[in-house]
Amino acid sequence: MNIVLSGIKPTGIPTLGNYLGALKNFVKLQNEMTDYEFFMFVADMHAITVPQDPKELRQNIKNLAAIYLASGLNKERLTLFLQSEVHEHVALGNVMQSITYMGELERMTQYKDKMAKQETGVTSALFTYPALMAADILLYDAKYVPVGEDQTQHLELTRDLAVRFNNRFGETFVVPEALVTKVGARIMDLQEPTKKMSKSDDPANKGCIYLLDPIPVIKKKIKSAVTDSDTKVYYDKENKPGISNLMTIYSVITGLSFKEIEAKYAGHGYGDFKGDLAEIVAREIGALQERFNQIIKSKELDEILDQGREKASYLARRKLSKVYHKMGIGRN
Ligand code: AQP
Repeated sequence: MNIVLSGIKPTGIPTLGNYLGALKNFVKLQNEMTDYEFFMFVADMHAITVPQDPKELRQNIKNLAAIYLASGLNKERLTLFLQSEVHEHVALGNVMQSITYMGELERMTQYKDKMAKQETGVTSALFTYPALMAADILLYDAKYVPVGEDQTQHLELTRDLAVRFNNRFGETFVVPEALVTKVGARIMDLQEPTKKMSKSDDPANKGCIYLLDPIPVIKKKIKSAVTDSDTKVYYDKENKPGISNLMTIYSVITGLSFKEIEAKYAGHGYGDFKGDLAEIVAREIGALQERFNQIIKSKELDEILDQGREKASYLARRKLSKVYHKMGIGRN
């Protein structure tokens, strides 16, 4: 089976960044890669690498599962599951830790960034997170892993670990490849356009668009996005990070290139551009929210997650016993 796999952490309500950099791209890839099965999971074991409120976490898990479906993924070629319900992820994560060097984990920039931000202490789970991520991917012999550019370093480590294991114990894992989203790979905070938009940010942050924000709130956030004192709409990431970020959002949703957007708004000010963008985003997210509201109330969500767990568990069990056998773990 040819598999494309990806996971998202339920660390908050997914943002417009998660949608444009990940979810929308998954849908596009699924439409293009018709020979591939898509394995998508809610990475709840990754979420607990930073402190979570149990009640909120449970709700975020359910919301994220429904958002995957509401994004437009085709259920026929989708295996959707919770990472915590397939216990082999953690077991293989442990195996991966046994072949990962401290120095490799210390070099991970995401860990370094999070460590710098953390106030209440860095957990060992946050440190070993990339070993679990490697397990998530290698368990299913996933061939392609669509990731935002911030995850490419973790994927490189996954590849190294797959090769290392295969060299030590014999051919066991497929070495996966990253499918990095080009435009939309990094949507920035609307108030602080040099900082990535993140779902674990303060929910009151006006620079972050959460996918379940009321539509009028979304429009307001776009219209009050920080720009610059110039008035011309053109792409210049260095000198005009705010407007360039808004153009990226515009481009990913409409499919227009930066040049086409520049031509469309030649002679117009930022007001017209932001007003149009607010409508474009509202339409896209409004449609997603309509689907979400139907799914979250239906029994189908649980049924899909049950089926996903069964299918993923079957493959994961087989792979893990192969790994244990090759390593000499257990009795067989
Ligand atoms: N701002 C972003 N722009 C584009 N893509 C983004 N992604 C995240 N933020 C942006 C992509 O969404 C997926 C989510 O993966 P994740 O939840 O496992 O990790 P993350 O990258 O750490 O996402 P967040 O929202 O920033 O979560 P927190 O706040 O918990 O750290 C990935 O494909 C990611 O590239």
